[in-house]
Amino acid sequence: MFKKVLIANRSEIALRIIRACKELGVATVAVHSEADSESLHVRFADEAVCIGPAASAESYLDPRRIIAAAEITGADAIHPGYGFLAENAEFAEMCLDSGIKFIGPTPDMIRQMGNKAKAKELMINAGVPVVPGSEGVLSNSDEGLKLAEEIGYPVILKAVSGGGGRGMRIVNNSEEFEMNYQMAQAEAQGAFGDPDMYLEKYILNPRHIEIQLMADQYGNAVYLGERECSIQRRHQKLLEESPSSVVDENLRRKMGAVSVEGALKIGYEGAGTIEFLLDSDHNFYFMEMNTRIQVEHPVTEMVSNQDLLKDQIRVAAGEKLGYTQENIRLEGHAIECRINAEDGERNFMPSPGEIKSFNVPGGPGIRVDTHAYGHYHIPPYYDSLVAKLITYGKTREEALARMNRALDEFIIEGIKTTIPFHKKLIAHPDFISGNFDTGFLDRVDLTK
Ligand code: MV4
Repeated sequence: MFKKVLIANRSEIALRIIRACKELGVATVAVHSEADSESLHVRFADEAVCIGPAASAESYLDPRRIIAAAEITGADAIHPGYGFLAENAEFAEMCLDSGIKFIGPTPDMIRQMGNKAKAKELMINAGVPVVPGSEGVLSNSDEGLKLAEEIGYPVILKAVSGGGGRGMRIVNNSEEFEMNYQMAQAEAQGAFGDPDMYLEKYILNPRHIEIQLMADQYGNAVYLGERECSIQRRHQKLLEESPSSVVDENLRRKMGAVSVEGALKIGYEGAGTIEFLLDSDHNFYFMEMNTRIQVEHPVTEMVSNQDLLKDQIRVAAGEKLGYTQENIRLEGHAIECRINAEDGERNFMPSPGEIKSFNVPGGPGIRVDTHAYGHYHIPPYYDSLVAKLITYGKTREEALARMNRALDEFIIEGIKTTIPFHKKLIAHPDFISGNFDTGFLDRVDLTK
């Protein structure tokens, strides 16, 4: 096992990693910007290093500062959390070159999955179903147009270096193909410095279902069920749950089995997630693979009774997984609401500032992952997640009832949060009945 892990992140996920390390008997090093001196991850880690000013580019996103902090403190591993450097292949490479274990898959794996056309090719070869479309990158718009005519409209153009909804364009007919292709390319070049595009059949109103994987370095891998992530706004997830009300045991076994086979075929190691689109006929298609621990991992922890962070750290240290698929029993239902410092009534405008009072809900079936506390100042420089409120129940109904009362108990004064939004969301008849897809929040107006 590692002796000392440096956490290259902030906020609730930094705390979550520290908690896992403490339970494993591993020492921890926090890094923080000048804006985060009062953050809880600094307090709870065994050591802390200030790595620079508030701007992420000069602190949490600067590989050299992070590696230097690890070398100075003698950390033998770095956990990147999510966001920041978590899926940066160059950073993972720098860790490797410095003799520090990057807690995640190899730099090559991260690089390949970062190229969405390459990722798709790998998955096709590993027997994972994908959306019909181009075989890799389009050479030019004519090739795309020809393929679109064959597949049939609508189609979607995606940036090879995109992901998470950036650099995409839906094309409804041949007349608008050329213009959309040019605009998508220009956008991709500007955002990612890479104009390469690929094309897919556009699936109308899909669900976003993802499979959680855990793999060790010895060819053992398991899936830990799915997460339903269709409740999102502008590609920002707001609520996740497990299981999904549209995934039955048969579909779960199928999606899980192809995901595990896919991961084993490509030699994946660590925690990973395969994102699928699920159409209205329950066909599923590979979309992207995330090579990090994700924000919404707690709902999987609740229903699988596994500690994903500890497992991720253990397998990174070279331990065997220690359990098989047969040992995994998925039980009950978990829901996570992302409590952001945003004004749900004002277009989710950021609302940083001092939290005047903070009361965390409790009682049966409640978990709160947060770095916030009374009189904590939410800095304006980073993402707006204040807390993850996770509820667990024997059934979805019980988890929802607990979420409803937990949202009432959660008092955050001084800033605007998404708590009022979530109260309305979980009261919506279509949410309650499970009748929703990725277009749900575009169609309903919950601000009323
Ligand atoms: C799609 C799609 C429909 N058809 N691809 C959005 C995020 C990026 N990872 C891919 N995305 C989509 N790809 C095909 N072929 C619809 C989306 C999509 C979406 C996917 C997941 C969650 C929310 C979404 C919202 C709008 C569009």
